[in-house]
Amino acid sequence: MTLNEVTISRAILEEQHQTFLDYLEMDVAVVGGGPSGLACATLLAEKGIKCALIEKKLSIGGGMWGGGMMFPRIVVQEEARRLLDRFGITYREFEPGYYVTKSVETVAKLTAAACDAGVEFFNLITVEDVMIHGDGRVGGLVINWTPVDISGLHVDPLTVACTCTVDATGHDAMVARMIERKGGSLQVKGESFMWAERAESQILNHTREVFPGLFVTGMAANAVAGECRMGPIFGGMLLSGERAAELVAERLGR
Ligand code: 48F
Repeated sequence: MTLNEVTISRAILEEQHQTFLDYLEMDVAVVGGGPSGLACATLLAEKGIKCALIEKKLSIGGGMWGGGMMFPRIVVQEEARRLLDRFGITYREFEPGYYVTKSVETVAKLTAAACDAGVEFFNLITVEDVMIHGDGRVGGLVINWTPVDISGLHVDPLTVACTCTVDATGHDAMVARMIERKGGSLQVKGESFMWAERAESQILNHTREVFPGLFVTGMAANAVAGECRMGPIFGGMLLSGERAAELVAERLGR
């Protein structure tokens, strides 16, 4: 067989072009590919919900790669151990109730689960705004290539429509902040100081629909609520992603 470079180019362009067209309208857009976004998107897609994960960086995984201070290990507490098992992530019990995982394995297994569930990934794309029409709901996202965003080139974005949006953008709660900045009735209080026990125990209360059509999960949920941060313990992120998926599925009647 002789390889043809143009065929390779055509394969990439046609495949992704078709996928992009197909996802101009979808059930759920999850913004951010950290632990909460990955868990949420996977559990939604497993229900047959058409779900895309939009990630501004080249790689999926968010804050997991670096573990704690670049030691690539993550701690998960007892309450979330069942999710490690569910996603096939191996762990070691350090002390009763504290489970240590390898961050690279955790990213890989969560990402693989998302792929298997049918989540469509759009990486290197930054969400820069939301679309809101007369019904007052977030009905879509305004997106552009991350390199365009970084370079400050004057290139107009495109828009995708989604019935529900999940802000899983971490500490900055970027989607919620966009709505706040433009005068939507939503206040992002910003994350509070480090207090792992409080932050982890409250995160499920903060995982909710904060604006019509917009749900928050993971650190974004705590940031909107002015709740504490927790550092490199990740159980709350997975549990929050799971809760967000339940709430969104309920909203979609699925
Ligand atoms: O920060 P991140 O991992 O969010 P998370 O799921 O988990 C937080 C933990 O990693 C850790 C912690 C608790 O253990 O404190 O920090 O809440 O992942 C957020 C992802 O969102 C992407 C960003 O690149 C990252 O991968 N992101 C942020 N803004 C945008 C975005 C945007 N405007 N468009 C697309 N992706």
